[in-house]
Amino acid sequence: MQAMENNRKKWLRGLARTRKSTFGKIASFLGASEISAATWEELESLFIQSDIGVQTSLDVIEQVKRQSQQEGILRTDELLGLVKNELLSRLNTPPAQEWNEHPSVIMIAGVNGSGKTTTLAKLGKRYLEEGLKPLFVAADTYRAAATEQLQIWGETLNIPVISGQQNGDPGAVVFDGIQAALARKYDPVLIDTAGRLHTRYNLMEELKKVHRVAGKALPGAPHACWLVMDATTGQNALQQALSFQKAIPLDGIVLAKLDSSAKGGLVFAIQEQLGLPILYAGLGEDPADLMPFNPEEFVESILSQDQE
Ligand SMILES: Nc1nc2c(ncn2[C@@H]2O[C@H](COP(=O)(O)OP(=O)(O)O)[C@@H](O)[C@H]2O)c(=O)[nH]1
Ligand SMILES: [Mg+2]
Repeated sequence: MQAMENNRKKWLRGLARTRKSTFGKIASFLGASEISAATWEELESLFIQSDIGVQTSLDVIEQVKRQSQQEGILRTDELLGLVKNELLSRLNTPPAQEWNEHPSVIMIAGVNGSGKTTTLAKLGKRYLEEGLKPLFVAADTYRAAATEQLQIWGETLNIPVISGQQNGDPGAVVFDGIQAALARKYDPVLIDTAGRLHTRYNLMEELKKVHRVAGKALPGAPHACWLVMDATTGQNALQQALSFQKAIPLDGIVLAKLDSSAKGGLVFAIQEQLGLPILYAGLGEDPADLMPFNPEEFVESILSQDQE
């Protein structure tokens, strides 16, 4: 019970910006008045501003309108429940994660600054708390600061880090990392990758190579590839995600910085345009600020009128 309340608070607090800038306006607009033609126009414009995408906005309103007519609803405050249900119906609960392979190898990709390394720290903390023995692999060898940052997290969390030389072959680091995990029974293995390279290299080719090398070190690896997306970059992040999706077989999204973003509507666009589940949401910079994605908490939080 206590845990549930804490989770709700984290979601509410984490989505304060999105709530204040867009969805909250929808909730307060749907106060107590009678439905008129202007209601639908205003709703439409509020939805479009929320970054869920124009088509989705129009579809949501169409459905809400149809249902309200069927149910004979006359007042706007009764629409809020319909809006919530309609939004909820567009979000999937992420599949439960089953780790059948040991060690499980998880490759984390995403553009520079999206939140990859922080996400590794957050996942590492979670796995430790579940009683697992995670290992970090620093395969972003192009920036010295990237490896250092992961090493600092490793020290803080007491999770070992396998790293290589600066500008060294990231494939070699991944190979060593998986070997070390096999030898010393670390599980899961979390691979941090580069988000930008020197211009003479091609990032997507590099990621494909890292993926291939993991499979050579351990057949079947990586068992999951997750893309970290920065929620503050909005529609741009969708385009980037499509290029990653072409290079490596993505299994899911970690949506970082949802707390710094006013663009929570991106959640709907990700599901619709990428067809990938959102596995986790980053709701802050601390290792404890990673929440398994929960559609109910998300929808409640963006439309809540609680002043948390
Ligand atoms: N507010 C907030 N900041 C985040 C979150 N995730 C990452 N950051 C910050 O975003 C910046 C870039 O993160 P980093 O993990 O280094 O990104 P990387 O380049 O993809 O590895 C850092 O300052 C992080 O503290 C999040 O969920 N919320
Ligand atoms: Mg990094």
